[in-house]
Amino acid sequence: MNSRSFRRSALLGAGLAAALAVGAVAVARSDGSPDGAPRLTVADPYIPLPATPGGMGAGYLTVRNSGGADTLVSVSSPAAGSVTMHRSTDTSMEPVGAMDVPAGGTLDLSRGGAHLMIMDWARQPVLGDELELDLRFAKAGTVVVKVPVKPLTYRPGS
Ligand SMILES: [Cu+2]
Repeated sequence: MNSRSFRRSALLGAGLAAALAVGAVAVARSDGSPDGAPRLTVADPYIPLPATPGGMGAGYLTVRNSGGADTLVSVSSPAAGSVTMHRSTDTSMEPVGAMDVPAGGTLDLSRGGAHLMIMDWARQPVLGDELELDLRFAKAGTVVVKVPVKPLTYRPGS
């Protein structure tokens, strides 16, 4: 990496509004201005233990937005080499490049619907792990969420 690109990425990193929360909820910073800045919280994140040890996993969570519209543009994790956004169709699923977070609404990633696909684990996940997911939003910046690994059949609220 040359010094020019390093400077650019360092500036980018400094500009990202990152919030770190240990537990179930992360809050994205917002200036609360009336210009429609998104105000995001992440609820009920979990990763079911992969059916095949160390195999492909899924990630589920709900993004709640009490502000203006935003877009989830990418997700990554230090715990895995690949995190992609998928939507489910009637018969299958397909990757998507971005997901809308409506103004005053929610983006719901849940079983049978939109979800995250996680591959290339740094190490095989086990029950009780808390794995970091870094959610990158177009406006709100990066939201860092600690996501518990739950039993394969877990559902939020159970
Ligand atoms: Cu998928």
